Amino acid sequence: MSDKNESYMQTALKLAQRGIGSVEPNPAVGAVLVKANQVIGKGWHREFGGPHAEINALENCKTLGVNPRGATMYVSLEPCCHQAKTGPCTEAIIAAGLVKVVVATIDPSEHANGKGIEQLRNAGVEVVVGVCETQARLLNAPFFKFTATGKTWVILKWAQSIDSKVAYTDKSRERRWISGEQSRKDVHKLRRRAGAILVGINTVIADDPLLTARPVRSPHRKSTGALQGLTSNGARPSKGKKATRIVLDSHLRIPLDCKLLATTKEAPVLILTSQQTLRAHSQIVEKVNQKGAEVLAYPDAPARSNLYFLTSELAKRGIAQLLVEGGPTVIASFLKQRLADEIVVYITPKILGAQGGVGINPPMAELTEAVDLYNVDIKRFGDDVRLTGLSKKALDEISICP
Ligand code: AOF
Ligand code: ZN
Repeated sequence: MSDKNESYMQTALKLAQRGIGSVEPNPAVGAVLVKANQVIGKGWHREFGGPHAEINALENCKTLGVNPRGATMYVSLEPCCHQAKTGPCTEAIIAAGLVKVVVATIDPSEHANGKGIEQLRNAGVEVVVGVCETQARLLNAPFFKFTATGKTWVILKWAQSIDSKVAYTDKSRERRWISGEQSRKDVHKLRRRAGAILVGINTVIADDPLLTARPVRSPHRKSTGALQGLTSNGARPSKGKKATRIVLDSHLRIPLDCKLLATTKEAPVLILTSQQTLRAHSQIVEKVNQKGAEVLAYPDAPARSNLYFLTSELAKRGIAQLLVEGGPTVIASFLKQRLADEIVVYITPKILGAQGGVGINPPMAELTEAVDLYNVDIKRFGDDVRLTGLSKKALDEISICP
């Protein structure tokens, strides 16, 4: 029986994965309905603000013309019992006459946290909790961290050649990127997960990036009003509204004609600078503000670093995932200050040698402690290799032992 439980839950987890990049900052959830050893319905939470996995599985079952009464549901997260953008899943489960619900893990949100399970049990539904729990928590690690600790999940991403260079010295034409097209497409998927995307000022000066997820996906629902609000766990949606683009710029060197400042109507831009610079360069601040960007200043004598100041500010603003895209010094600073949760590295089969510009190794050499990665995944994108992993700190935050 437990093997079967696990196998159906694996299907639910696979379905859940399909929502990654569209549901954030909600969790990605999958559900499978089983009756007499037959799968009679499958569903997943497809997009932020849309129906939950359980509702979609019940709908799927109906479409197939099967009555779910007496069935078991395998769901990768505790069913909700609150009325938010969609109705309580528990009520739909009870009304459909399901006899058993197998849950991978509890939803730690205040509105859930066991309440959904209790409601099902009170209605006479048998509930089993904890099947494939670690996997379910890893799948939605940013959601679990943000919900349990109120802190933003930090992803560090970079692309490097075999000799650890992140760019060509001469970036003309086809040398703008070192990684291949498939890797770059994958980065846009990563951007869709994030509530904020960050670079250092040197990257803005060198590359003039736009930092938006492309191609832009339009929301499927007619009403986008709900997308502007907060989700039930207080986090800001990443779909329907664009991720905030952040520049670390202590001396306000941002070129006023850069693409970021030209597109503040498309997605917010936030520039992090020092109080000292703010006072000394009020005219630049004014010009930047006129272009629609926000300037945020960290304290002159901060108790902790400016990156701590920034990440706690982002958490206060309900941003559940921050994607740091470079350059090397910025990435190393996040690592040095133990702020990294997830690392995503694209390794491209090139040795740039003297044609390589800045490398990731010099700033990394300043790290006093080695960083081990866990839950490692390796995937090919064309000829590039993507290596991802989580830091020990990230595992601690979501209560998982390595
Ligand atoms: C479920 N099934 O598939 C998901 C759940 O704003 P709403 O109505 O979409 O509710 C979002 C909250 O519901 C989210 O913060 C999380 O606690 C839970 N997510 N619950 O029963 C699902 N995605
Ligand atoms: Zn629900």
